[in-house]
Amino acid sequence: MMSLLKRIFLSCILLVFVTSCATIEKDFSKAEPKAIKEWQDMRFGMFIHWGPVSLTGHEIGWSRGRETSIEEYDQLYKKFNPTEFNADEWVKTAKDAGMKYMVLTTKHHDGFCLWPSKYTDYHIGNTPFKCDVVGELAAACKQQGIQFGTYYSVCDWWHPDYPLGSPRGKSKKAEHNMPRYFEYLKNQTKELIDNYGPLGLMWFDGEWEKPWTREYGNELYAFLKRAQPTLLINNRVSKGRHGMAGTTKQAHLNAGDFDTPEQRIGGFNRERSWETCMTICKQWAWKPKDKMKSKQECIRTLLQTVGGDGNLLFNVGPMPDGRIEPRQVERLKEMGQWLKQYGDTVYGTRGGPFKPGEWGASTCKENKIFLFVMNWPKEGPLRIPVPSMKVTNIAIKSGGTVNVNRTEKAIELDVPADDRNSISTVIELTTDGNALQIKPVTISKKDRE
Ligand code: H79
Repeated sequence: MMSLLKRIFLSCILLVFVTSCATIEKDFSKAEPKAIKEWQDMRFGMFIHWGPVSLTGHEIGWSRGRETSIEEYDQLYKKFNPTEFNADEWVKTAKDAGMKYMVLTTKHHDGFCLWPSKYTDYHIGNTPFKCDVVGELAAACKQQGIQFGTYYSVCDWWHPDYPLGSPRGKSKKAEHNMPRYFEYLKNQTKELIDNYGPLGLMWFDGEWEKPWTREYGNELYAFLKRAQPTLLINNRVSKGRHGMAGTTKQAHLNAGDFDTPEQRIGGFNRERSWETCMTICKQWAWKPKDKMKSKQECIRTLLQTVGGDGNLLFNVGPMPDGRIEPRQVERLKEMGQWLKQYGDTVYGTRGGPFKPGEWGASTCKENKIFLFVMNWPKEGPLRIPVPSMKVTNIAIKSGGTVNVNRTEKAIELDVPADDRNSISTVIELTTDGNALQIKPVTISKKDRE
């Protein structure tokens, strides 16, 4: 029989083990709930991809060593002189679009730094322009009440210590030193927090390359959270990201506060926070005459994203002269005008309870459900399943009339053709409780027919 002392001893060991596991887990997979909520409430942010590459009109993420030779690419910064750059204007453009936060490529895969980092000479301070772009934007954001965050690529094709040199590892460096590169990366990211923080979030990328490991990622996550506990960090800091869908494999092993679908809208998910990143045109970096999304597509993208309980980080690539293209500014303004009218159906809401689909999407907040009807059934009304909570009132927010017919299983909604809005018809349901408690449901084709 085990002596009492022995039992106490063993229990103590077990307790120490369990709590230390919990601490490790906490170190790399927990965001401050308040920070997550504030970020989710914002729902809409601006992504900015910019650097000397804009001089070529090619893509920032994969033109070094492809469209442009490595030698030529690495000299571009000597000609980078965006004299029309105006941080206040960029931030105002974001604000007028109804965006609440901003994420700038401080360093992309090409290794060029948009701030005068003391750990390298390959930075904006050594261009003819000289101005600290990160610093100016961070300050302008603070002044105009926009949250500022940084994109930072963990792969760095320029840095001599990083093993690979171009897309798909086509060029490799003979002499490399990944542990030393990791120190460089930690120094730089800490520098970003120290110089420009507190930051809203840090958005990592390039983690799929071989040299980057889960150990590096989880260590970096813990290191940065110690530097700024309120910081949010995306799932690309570690190795759990599932391709362009951006969900997280083995989230208990891979650090990250939110998922990152790229160039697509994420699936409905209230369990893990997520943010779709998408370009307003085709390219991340500026391309002359790039094909731009229509006003309808832009706004519907936002609504389908928010309806799935995600954020939208919508990207612009400013021109080599420092301006955001005027037609893009106009398009963003149109989004802002829509949001001025309907902002209460987007900000501070959660996705659901009617999951997004062909028909449209929905959001909810307190005792309201907002339906965004984008495609009406070919014939007859839109049928939504009766929710598990009493609906006490139904009103149309986008003007005109809505005809309601309640059956045992469905609420049938119809809006006369002239009153249907080409972007989205917005209908408000009032419930007699918190609509977030309603179990999310799919509006099936069957319901619609
Ligand atoms: O910054 C923007 C792009 O420049 C950058 N990510 C966004 C936010 C980006 N760099 N490369 N790519 C996007 C495309 C890379 C795709 C792939 Fe893969 C890398 C295909 C295979 C490896 C993604 C990661 C899909 C599987 C793993």
